[in-house]
Amino acid sequence: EFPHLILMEQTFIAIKPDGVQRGLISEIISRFERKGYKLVAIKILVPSKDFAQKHYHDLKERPFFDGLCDFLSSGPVIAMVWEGEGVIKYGRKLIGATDPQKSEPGTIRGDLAVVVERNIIHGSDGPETAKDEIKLWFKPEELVSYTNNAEKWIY
Ligand code: 3AN
Repeated sequence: EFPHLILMEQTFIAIKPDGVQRGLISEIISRFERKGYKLVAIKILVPSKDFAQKHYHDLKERPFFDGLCDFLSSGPVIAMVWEGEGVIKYGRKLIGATDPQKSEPGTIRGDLAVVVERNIIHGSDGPETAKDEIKLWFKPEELVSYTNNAEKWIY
């Protein structure tokens, strides 16, 4: 019976400097939007290297950490919060595997990227990281809460 119980969640999604430079902002936003997810926060900024290191702190032991942080802080990034049922896990599915050589066609990385160092988009990998990343990138008042009339047809 509709509407069923909706378990809303939020995830942090960022279009990295390569995605912005290549003109893929609207393409990426449109994939989340058409799926039925809701944009509740968005901004454009150039993160500092220090901020990039905070964002990627889990990867600080990896050999590519320094290059990755230089890259993330090299130009404008689109930071977003998307909301909807299953958005953390399904958002990762829309994005595709970390290495674009292994991402399926039909995914964002599968369709639009070629190498792992330039994989155009970031998405939180679980509920804990989603919470931490949203908190790192946004102040609570930068998130909006609104009813989208299409939702009664989605849920
Ligand atoms: P994902 O972004 O799919 O969650 P993570 O968290 O393992 O993947 O990696 C974060 C970022 O680090 C990737 N988006 C990619 O830009 C970079 N990265 C991951 N693995 C490599 C690698 N082997 N060489 C260079 N960069 C990498």
